Amino acid sequence: MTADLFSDMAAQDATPQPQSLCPGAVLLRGLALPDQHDVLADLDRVMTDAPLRHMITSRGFRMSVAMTNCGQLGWVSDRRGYRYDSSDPLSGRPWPAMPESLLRLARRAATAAGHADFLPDACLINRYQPGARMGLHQDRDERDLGQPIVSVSLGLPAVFQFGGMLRSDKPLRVPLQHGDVVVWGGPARLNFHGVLALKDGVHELLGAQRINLTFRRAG
Ligand code: MD6
Ligand code: FE
Repeated sequence: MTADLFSDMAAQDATPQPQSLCPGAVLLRGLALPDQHDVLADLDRVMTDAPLRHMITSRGFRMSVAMTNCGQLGWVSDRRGYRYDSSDPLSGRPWPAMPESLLRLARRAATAAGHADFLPDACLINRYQPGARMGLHQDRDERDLGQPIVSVSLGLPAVFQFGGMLRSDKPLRVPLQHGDVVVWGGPARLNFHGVLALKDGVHELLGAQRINLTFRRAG
């Protein structure tokens, strides 16, 4: 009873207790909530400058998740494969700068997870509408795999699949809600992961979608 009361209080605090998912990955429930209004206003501006789009995989499939980026580098996929690029292929211009509110949130989360020197140069913005999903994959296109990834969930809840180093390792299922942050690095950095198909629903601030931000040190 007392323990439940304290963990509920921690979930609403600006610095929730980190929950370990496995060595190297921590879940910070609700950590983004204090910044949510600034973050959502800044994201609107970013998505006006660099609109969400469905990228094509190297095998020619259209991704169900729509994406854009901000920061010095952006993750892109096309028939040539995956890479980080300093300009938006839709406009030919540099990606929008990373807004202060996003950088502040990413650094606060990394620090809470023990990575006080994290300085992201890329933020990938993923938009899921009902039915959109992300298959199991590894994030291995970043130069320094010693740097963590900070992943922020906004809008509708989703189930994050979190596996091991091998594609065949059976993944854990972690429910993620609006405001939750996962920080992921060290021995978990190359673990396979994905997102199950988004269920129908309407979020009070974001409507029928989930937005995920992943902050990386890519260059
Ligand atoms: C998502 N996230 O949550 C997709 N990758 O929409 C990722 O692919 C991801 O959350 C690396 C580290 C954390 C992540
Ligand atoms: Fe990923």
